Amino acid sequence: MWNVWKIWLCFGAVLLSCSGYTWPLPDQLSAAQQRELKELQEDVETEISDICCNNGLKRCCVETKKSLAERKIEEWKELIDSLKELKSTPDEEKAMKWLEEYNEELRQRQAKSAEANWAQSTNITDENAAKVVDVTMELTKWSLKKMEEGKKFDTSGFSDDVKRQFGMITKSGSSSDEEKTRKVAEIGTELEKIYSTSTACLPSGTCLKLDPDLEGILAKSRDYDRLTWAWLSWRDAVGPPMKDKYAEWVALMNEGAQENGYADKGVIWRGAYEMPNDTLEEMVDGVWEKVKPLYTQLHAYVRRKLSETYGEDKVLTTGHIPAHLFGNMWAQQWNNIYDIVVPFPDQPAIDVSDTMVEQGYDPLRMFKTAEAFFVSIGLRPMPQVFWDKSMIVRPVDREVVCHASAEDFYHDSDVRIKMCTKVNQEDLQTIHHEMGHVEYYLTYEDQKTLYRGGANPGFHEAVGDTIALSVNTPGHLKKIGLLQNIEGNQGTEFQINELLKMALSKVAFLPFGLLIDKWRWRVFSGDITPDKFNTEWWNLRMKYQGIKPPVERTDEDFDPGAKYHIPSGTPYIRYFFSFVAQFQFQQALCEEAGHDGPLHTCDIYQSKKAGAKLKNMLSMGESKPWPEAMKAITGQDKLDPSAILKYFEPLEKWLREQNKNEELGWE
Ligand code: KAF
Ligand code: ZN
Repeated sequence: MWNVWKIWLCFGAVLLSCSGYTWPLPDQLSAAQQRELKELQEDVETEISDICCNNGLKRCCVETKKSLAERKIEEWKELIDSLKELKSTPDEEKAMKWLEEYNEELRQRQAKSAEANWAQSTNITDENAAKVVDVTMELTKWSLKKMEEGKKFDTSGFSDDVKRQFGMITKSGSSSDEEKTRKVAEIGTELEKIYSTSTACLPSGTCLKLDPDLEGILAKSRDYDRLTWAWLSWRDAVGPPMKDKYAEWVALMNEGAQENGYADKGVIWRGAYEMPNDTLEEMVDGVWEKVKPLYTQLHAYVRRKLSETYGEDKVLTTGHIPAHLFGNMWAQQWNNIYDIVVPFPDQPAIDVSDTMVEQGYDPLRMFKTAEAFFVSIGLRPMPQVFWDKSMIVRPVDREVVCHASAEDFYHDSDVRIKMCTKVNQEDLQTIHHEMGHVEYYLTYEDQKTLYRGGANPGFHEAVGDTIALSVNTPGHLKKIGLLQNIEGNQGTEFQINELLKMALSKVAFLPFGLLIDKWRWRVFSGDITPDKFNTEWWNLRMKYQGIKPPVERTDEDFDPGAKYHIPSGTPYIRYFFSFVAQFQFQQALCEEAGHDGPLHTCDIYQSKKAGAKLKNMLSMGESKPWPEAMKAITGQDKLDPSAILKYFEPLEKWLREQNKNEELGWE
């Protein structure tokens, strides 16, 4: 059989490896024949893409693939004849038909659910919240009903693909008790409302919102007491009203999980990564151990600088650092204190926020700038509906969820972003992040509804960030006119500045990205009980990030609630995965683009080859376990910190030298 394929592999091998064209499936094939044919097609595609990539051949275009496939359709007839022996059982025929209907109905229901969520998050009202709850109930009830139907199929003899779909359908974490399911949805909308509408009021009576007011203070103020006020007021505003509801929410979610045979909700969350025997935590712990030495160096260096800025009485040069001095409400990324920690202040500036303002950038122009990059590597422009329906600034006349998101509406390329954009470099980065989600949506839109997702949630988070690694290089910022006073190749001092700025975003984030779900996994498992929510939260913050609360905290407080993903119930380990994987992706794409020089100077702008490689992976959606998607783009099938370590190698060396007299760490 393979011989038949080999022949025409020789014909058109390198021409075929592009995504965006679906093989024509001849009619009147039995399910088993279709399956066999599909598997062969996939083998050929993999083979071809290997050849194409290894030889650095460029001519991968959808049209060529299409015309070739059409010419070859005659040969397929032979092939199909040879498949005649294979008869699929009536059972499998039935199952495939059932799946087809399932996928279509799921698509329609997800479309409806997306609309309800959008209405609420862009206009928070009780009425819109009630609609979200109703739609969630409908979707849950339907999914549970279909799960029971699905379980009746004996899938043991079916193809891997059919099994995969049934596997997805027959997993649920929802309770069949409608009241419980309703309560879960209701608490979810209440918590999100508290987060999105709370304010901190000054004695004068003026009340400040998180975005942009309190976040702005954390980013810009260098007044210790003012920072303490903003940090504390936000936590006092949201934490206590959330605490009991959150505990009830956890208990209800666990009941749903347990009803379905899982130990707790954390098992279900981790299940998204399809790790054998629930080994996700082990895997991420292993990765963390490898990047921790780099984080420790950064921590010691920043601690010294903060101590010099705020005084030894405020920041000791040993131990934990107060959490409110990092330029960020959660101390999750430290890029806003670049001015405090800049290694070589006399080198040309690399932050472009001021220039963006001077050049009259507005949110729309920022979005167009991001779009242009994606298009330059051969990904899709944003469709008209995106520009018509997205929300890119905070509206003045209503309450909204300002935390950025990207939404797929499951029909006619209806995709949107919701964001309260401010004109600065950080938000330019966030736009790329969100647009990465949108490009993923657009690239897998022809997949079955069940497969319209990331290879795992971390992949979805990594797409736009990978692109932003190129965008934020001084080389690229110069190309688009945002950096002017730099000439060609810069010296070591400039490079150290550049790498340190990036490390403040990427390396500083890692322990934060890890600990959020370490806390939640233990909350779900019952290891952390409500009376210890806050204490254990701070134990993790101290242990992993090496930071401490600026004022004493108690278990009456609920500081986890001050971070969006806790009240919104969004899993967080995806970002840890992403922050490691995006460097693997970048390394692979830069190689594809023919970049030479250190990884941190790579800009894949206009590289159609790099774009094709990325697109090929994105087009797989969730159809295969993530290691296969990882392999398609990087050639390896693991989450591997060596790329991020390589990227920062020159900085780590420099930091070690700077810190040689420091007492590293904080235990
Ligand atoms: C990432 C990158 C840079 C900085 C920081 C991060 C981590 C994280 C944070 O703490 O800010 N970033 C975000 O939360 C960005 C928002 C989002 O794009 O990840 C958004 C979060 C969200 C919002 C509403 C419901 C669920 C999740 N995620 C998406 O819009 C999304 C998620 C999966 C698939 C497609 C879109
Ligand atoms: Zn995201």
